[in-house]
Amino acid sequence: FSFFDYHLMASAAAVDTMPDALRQSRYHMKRCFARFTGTGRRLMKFQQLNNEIEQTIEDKLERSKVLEGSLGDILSSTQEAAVVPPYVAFAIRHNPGVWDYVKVHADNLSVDIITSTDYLKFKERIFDENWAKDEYALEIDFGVFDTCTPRVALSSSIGNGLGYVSKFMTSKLGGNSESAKPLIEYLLTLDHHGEKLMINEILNTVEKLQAALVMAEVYVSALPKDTPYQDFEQKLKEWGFEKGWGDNTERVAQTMKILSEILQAPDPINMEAFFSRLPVIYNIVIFSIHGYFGQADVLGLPDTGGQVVYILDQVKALEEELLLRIKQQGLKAKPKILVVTRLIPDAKGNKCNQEMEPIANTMHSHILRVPFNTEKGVLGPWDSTAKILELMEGKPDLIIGNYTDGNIVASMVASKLGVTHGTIAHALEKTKYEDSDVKWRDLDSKYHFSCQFTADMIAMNAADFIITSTYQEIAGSKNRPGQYESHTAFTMPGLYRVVSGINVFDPKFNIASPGADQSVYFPFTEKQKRFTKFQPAIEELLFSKEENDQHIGFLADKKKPIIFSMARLDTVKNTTGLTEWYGKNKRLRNLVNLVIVGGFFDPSKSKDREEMAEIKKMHSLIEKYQLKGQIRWIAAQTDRYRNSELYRFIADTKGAFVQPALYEAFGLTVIEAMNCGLPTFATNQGGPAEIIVDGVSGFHIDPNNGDQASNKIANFFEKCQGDRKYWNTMSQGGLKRINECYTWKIYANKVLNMGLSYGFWRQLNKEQKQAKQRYIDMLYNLQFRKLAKNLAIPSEEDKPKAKVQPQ
Ligand code: UDP
Ligand code: LCN
Repeated sequence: FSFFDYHLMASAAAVDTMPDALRQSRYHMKRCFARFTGTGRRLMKFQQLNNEIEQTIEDKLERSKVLEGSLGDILSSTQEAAVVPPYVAFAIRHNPGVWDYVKVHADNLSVDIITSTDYLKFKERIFDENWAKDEYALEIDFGVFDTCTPRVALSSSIGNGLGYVSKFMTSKLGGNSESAKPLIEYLLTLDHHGEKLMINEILNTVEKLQAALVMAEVYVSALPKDTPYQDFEQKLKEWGFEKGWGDNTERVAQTMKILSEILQAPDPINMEAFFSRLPVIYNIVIFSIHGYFGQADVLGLPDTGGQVVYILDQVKALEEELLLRIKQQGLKAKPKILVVTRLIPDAKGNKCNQEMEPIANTMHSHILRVPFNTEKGVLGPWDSTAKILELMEGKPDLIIGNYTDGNIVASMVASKLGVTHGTIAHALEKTKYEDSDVKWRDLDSKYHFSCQFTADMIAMNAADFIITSTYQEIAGSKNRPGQYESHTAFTMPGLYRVVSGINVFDPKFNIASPGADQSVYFPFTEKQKRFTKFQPAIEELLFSKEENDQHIGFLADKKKPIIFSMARLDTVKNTTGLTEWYGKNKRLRNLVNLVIVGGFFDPSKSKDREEMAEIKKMHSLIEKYQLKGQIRWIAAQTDRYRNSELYRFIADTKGAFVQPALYEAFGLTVIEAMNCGLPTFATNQGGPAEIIVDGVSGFHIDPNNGDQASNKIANFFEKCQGDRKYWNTMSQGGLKRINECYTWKIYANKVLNMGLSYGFWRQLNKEQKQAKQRYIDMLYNLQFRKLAKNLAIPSEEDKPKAKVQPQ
C-alpha cells in the first residue's frame, strides 16, 4: 500500500463505524442533530457541539452511555461541524495531520464519507452560497505534486524530515553503482570561487571513485594522525581528490571512510554525516522584514519581539558553526551572512535607517537594509537581489526566510537564483484568529489575511525545507491542530478554496528549536560572571517607592520571593490574566510579590489597538484588586544584559518566572528564564508545553483555568517553604533540559545539515520541483500580485499588526 492508501484505510475504519453507532443511539442522536440544525446554518466548534449534547441528554449516566465507544471517540475528535440543514458535516481529526470528513443527515442519520473538497464546499454554503455553487471557483491543490515524493507515514515522525530524507536518499542511491551516479555528478560540481573541491574529473565514475578511496584511505591512515592536509595534498590530487575532505589525516580518513561505506551500501547515518562535512555552504542570506530589525532599542516597537532576538542569535550561532566546519574541512574561505530587512527612514532613534550595520559579536555578518518605500509611500521596485550578489560577490549558498513577508521574498529570490531555500515562521497568523479563513472578508481591511495566507502558502510550498521550533507548530497536539496543519485544507469563500495547501507529512518539516544566548542568559549561581553593574539600577527598578514613567506600584515586603513575567502587552500574552489570577488568589498574594515587565502606562501614547486595551485593563485590575504594595509594573525593557540580570535577581529572591500566554508559538522568555536557573511556570498552549516537562524542568499552567494555575504556583512556593531543596531541584531541572535540547549550538548544527542535505535532495527531485515552481509562479502572478496591489499603504496610526510587504 502507498502512504495514501494506508491513511485512507486507517481513517475510514474509524468513521466506518459511525452509521452503526448512530443507529444504536438513534433516539438521543436524532434529538441532538435536531438541536444542531435547529438554529439554521452555522459553524460549530467542538465545545459548542458538546454543550448542545449536554443540554439534550441531560442525564449524565445516559450521556456517558451514548458517548462511550466509537461515537464518543468520533465526536471528541471533531474539530468543527458545518451545519446546513438538513445536513451536518463534521471535520474529524483522529491524530495530528490525519483528518476525515463525514456528512450526516439530521433526520434519517444517514452517513456519507466525503472528501475535503466537498467538506469545504459545504462549509462555504454558510458564508457565500453563490460562490460555493460556482463550478469554476478557484481551487488550489498542491497535493497533485505529491504523487512521486515520499512522505513520512506516522504522526510521530512529523518534524524529523532530515532523518527521513537521509533514508529516502539512501534508498535512491543504493542498489548498484548506476544508482549512486547522481552523487558523483553532484560532487563533481562542487567548487568555491572557481577552485574545485572534493573530486575532479579523474574520478568521474562510481567505480573509479571507489577504487581511489580505498587507495587513499590506506595511504592517509598510515600517516601520523594529525598530519596537516597540505603535507599530503599533492599525492591525493594525483589520484583525483581536491580540497574539502578535512584539515588533517584523521579527518580526511574519516570522511573518506564515510563515503566508501555509502558507495558500498548506503545507510542514513553515514548519509547525513557525509553531507554535514561537504564544503558547500559559505554564504547565507536571511530575510527578516517585518517590524523594526535592529540590534538595540527596537524591542517593544510595533511587531518587534522575539523574532529579532531569534535572528540575531541565529546568525551568531550559524557563523560560529560555519567557521568551525570550514576549518575542519581544511579550507581557508570566510563565511558571510547577510540579514536583509527593510530600511525605515523614520527610525525612532534606532539604527533602522542605516543601510549596512555589522552584527555585534560576529566577524563576517551584517544587516543590509533595503528601502521598500519611496518618499511618496509607494512600494518601489527596489531589487535586493542585485545588492546581495554585489555584497556576496556571487550567489549565496543558502537562503532563509523568516515570517510571512521574509518568506515570500526569500522564496522569490531563491527561485530566481536557483539556491536552496528554507523558511521559518514560528507564528503563522492563520491560527491566531478563529475562522480567519472563512471570515477573511470581515478581517481583511485590518489584517490583510487574503494576502498573508497566499504569501504563506506560496513560501511553504516553494521551500526546500521548513524550520520550526516545536512539533506543535507543524502538527499541533492531540486536541489542537498545528499552525501548518491549518493550511492543509481551508477555504476563503469568494477568493479561493485550498483543497491541499500543505502536507504535514512532507519530509521538508524539521524541528530545530532556538536557544538563548548563553553568554548573556547564564545561571544566577555563576557569581563571577554576573553583570553586577546593573544591580543598583535593578534594585531601584524593583523596590524604589516612587512611581514614574519607568515603573508604577511598589513592593511593601521586600523579603518575599517574586513571581516575574515579561512580554509585549498583547492580548495573547495574557499578562493581564496573570495579574487577575494573582489579584484573586489570597494564598499566592501572601506568599509572593508580582513583577510585570511590559508596555508602558499611558494608553493614549500607544499606536497599537491591542496594547492600548491591555494597558487600560492593567490599570483597572491594579485598582480592582488593590494590588499596590504587592505589584510592580515596569515599562518594556530593551537591554538584554540588564534583563538577564533581572531574571537572575528574581532567582536570588527564590522566585519564579511565569509565562501565562493564551497561546505561545515558542516562547523565548521561557528559555531565557530557565537558562538563568529561574524555575518557570509556562502556558500549556503552544511551544512551552514541549519545552518544559511538567514537574521536572518547570511547570505547565492552563491559561484558561486561572484558579488552577495560581494555585499551582502557590503550592510550589508553599512546598519550597517546607523543603528548601525543592526550589533548587526545579532550578536545576530547567537548566538540564536547556542544555540537552535548547542551545544554539544544537540548532546551528541541525540547520546547516538541513541546508546541505536538502541542497542535494532538491537536485534529485529537480523535475518535480520545477513543475511545482511553475504552479507557484502562476499563483503569485494571478493572485498574490493582485491582492498586494490592492493593499492600502497604512498610515502610522492604523498600521495593522499582521502585514505583508511585497518585494
Ligand atoms: N523582551 C524584552 N523586553 C520586553 C519584553 C520582551 O527585551 O519588555 C524580549 C524577551 O527577553 C525575549 C523577546 O523580547 O527575548 C520576546 O520573545 P518571545 O518569544 O517571548 O515573544 P514574542 O514577543 O516574540 O512573541
Ligand atoms: C515569535 C513568537 O511568537 C514567539 O513565540 C517565538 O519565541 C519568537 O517568535 C522567536 O521564534
